[in-house]
Parts: sequence; structure tokens; C-alpha cells
Amino acid sequence: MSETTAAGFESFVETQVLDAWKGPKKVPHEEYFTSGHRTCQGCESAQIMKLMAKAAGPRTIVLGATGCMYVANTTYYSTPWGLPWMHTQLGSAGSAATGTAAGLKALMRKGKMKNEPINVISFCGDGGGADMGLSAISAALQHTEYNHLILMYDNESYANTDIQVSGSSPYGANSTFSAPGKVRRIMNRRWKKNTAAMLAAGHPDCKYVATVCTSNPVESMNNVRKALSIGGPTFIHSLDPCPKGWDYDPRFSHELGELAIETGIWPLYEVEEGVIKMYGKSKRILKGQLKRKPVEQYLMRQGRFAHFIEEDIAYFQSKIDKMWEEWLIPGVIPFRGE
Ligand SMILES: Cc1ncc(C[n+]2csc(CCOP(=O)(O)OP(=O)(O)O)c2C)c(N)n1
Ligand code: SF4
Ligand SMILES: [Mg+2]
Repeated sequence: MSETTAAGFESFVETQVLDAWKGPKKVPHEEYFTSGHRTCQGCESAQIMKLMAKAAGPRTIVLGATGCMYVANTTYYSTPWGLPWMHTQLGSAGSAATGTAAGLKALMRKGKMKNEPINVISFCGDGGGADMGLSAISAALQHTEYNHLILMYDNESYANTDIQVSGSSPYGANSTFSAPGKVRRIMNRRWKKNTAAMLAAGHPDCKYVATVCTSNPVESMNNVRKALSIGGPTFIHSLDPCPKGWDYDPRFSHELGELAIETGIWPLYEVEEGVIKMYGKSKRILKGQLKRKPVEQYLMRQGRFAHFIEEDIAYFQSKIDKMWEEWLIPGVIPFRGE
């Protein structure tokens, strides 16, 4: 989409219009993230890379911040990327997105490149996005004149450096920096950062923000396609079960993603041009059509919570109940007016 601002500048380069795929049978076979990586078995962060690349298609440039999705995907002489791909520094997903989109726009304006829609996607992990690169993402989401999507893959730890706690790690999770001890059982006492909602609420010009989970692959791809079609700065936050960091058998990755949604710990929603809408099972939970499962069913499937006792589970459950029952927008916006 193209738009002219009050100052008369053309605000957007044309975007590709990528229609939603109506069901798995409509999804094409072509892959742009294939074999050749060495992520762990059952890695859902690799899965969102694959879905993101498939959804975006061949006219796409991908920038990737340091983390598992850089290191495990760029072994010397081997790569799964079937798209142009470039590494960027750990906290730089936002600046890489803006810089690349601006560069493409300038080259096209000067006639040095054919003027055509090219998708720019910059990705980062939760450490690189919710913590270290938050300021660069914030700046990127204010630059309405450039088309790009920032996708944060959230495995809930600094996984690549051996599972350190991040601002996106859940309360109480065992990590190499928050191992439970005999004196203190709960070492990470911080509640998970509410990144997608924070970015949506704080950047009113950002055209599109969504949460996704690869347990819903078609919806996740359609959200990527929608973000790229809308253009301007957009942001997607993906929750990715990580067998190594969460400590479970890799075959349960999709099941855990599903449980995160069903217990209400991971609400699925889109914020499009300032309008929020829940989708999938989260929508049904919101409407009272689906009862949230007890969070214990999600926590006790993962070794990182194996040290939890009843009071820890009860505390966790009370926080989720509060999210859905007391927040201004259930599951999304915690504060309320007087
Ligand atoms: C400035 C900087 N500090 C530290 C590192 C070391 N480092 C490399 S990957 C990584 C973990 C990043 O975590 P996250 O962004 O969540 O991605 P994940 O590894 O979980 O995929 C760290 C700390 C680095 N590369 N650059
Ligand atoms: S540690 Fe987690 S995110 Fe990293 S490659 Fe393994 S499963 Fe994927
Ligand atoms: Mg991470």
C-alpha cells in the first residue's frame, strides 16, 4: 500500500498483497527455509522461521539478530535459507529493518534498482528483542515511511548461550542463571514482559502487531502475510516451545504450544490500525465458549518448572486469572483508569 503524508512525501513503497491462505491445502509446497540447519529436534523457533519464509515468498530479504536462529542456521558452507539473508548484531533487529528498508527505497528512487515490492523481515530472539534491542525496535516502529516486519521468536531464554533467564522468561523457570537452590527455590521472580502489547500501546503509528504460535501454522503464516501486505512498520511476537531450554521431549513441542494457548498464558491477538481482536482459541476463551485449562497442565510438562510446589503453581494460576478477569483488555492491557 502507498500513502502520501501531510508533508507530501510518499510514505510507503508499494507492498506485495499476500492474500490469506484458506486452510492447509491452499498452502504452496515451495520452501525458503529448508534442510541444512542444526537446530535441536523439535525446535519451534526453526519452525516459525520456516513458516515466515514460506508466507513471505521469494521476493524477500531476511535480517537475523544473533541467537539460535543465527548460529544454528549458518554453519560454514551450509544454510537452510533459500532467501537473501544477513546477520545483524544482537540488539539490532530494529535498526537492520529500518536501514534495509530505507536502503531499498533510496536505490529504487535513484533508479539503481527496479521499483518493485520487496519484503523486508528482521527477526530477533526474546533476549535480542524484549531486552537488548528494545530501543531499536521502538525506533523502527515509529518510522512509518519504511515497510518492514520485525518478528521476535520467543523461546523464553537466551538459548544460544545455554539458557540464561531473559525478561521474557516465565516466573520461576529454571535456567543457568536462575537454578533453584536449597535456600531459595524461586530464583527468577520477574513476571514475563508483555512485549507485543507494550509495543502496540506505545507505538500508535505501528500498523500491525500480532502474537502467534506455530501450533497454529496456517494462522501464523497468514499473520505474516497480513503484516507484509499492510506494510509500514509491523511487529509479530511468536511463542516458541524450546525442548532444550524448557526441558521436555521434542515430540511434545506442538502440544506445549497448544497448552500455552489453552491455559491462557499465551493469548493470540492482532492489533490492526488501532483495533484489537483475539483469534483462535483465545477468542473462544474471551467469549466464554472455552474454559481455560489449569496452568498446572502446562507447567508440569516441563522440566524447567519441576521444582515448583503447590504454592508456586497457585501463584502462577492467580496471575493468569488476573490477566483474564481483571485486566482492562483481558490478556493484553493490564492497567485501568480510576
Ligand atoms: C552484544 C552481545 N552480547 C552478548 C552476545 C552473546 N550472545 C550470543 S547469542 C545470545 C543469546 C541471545 O538470546 P535470544 O535473543 O533470546 O536468542 P536465542 O539464543 O534464544 O535464540 C547471546 C547472549 C552477543 N552476541 N552480543
Ligand atoms: S536451544 Fe531451543 S531455540 Fe535453540 S535451537 Fe535448540 S530448541 Fe531451538
Ligand atoms: Mg531466546
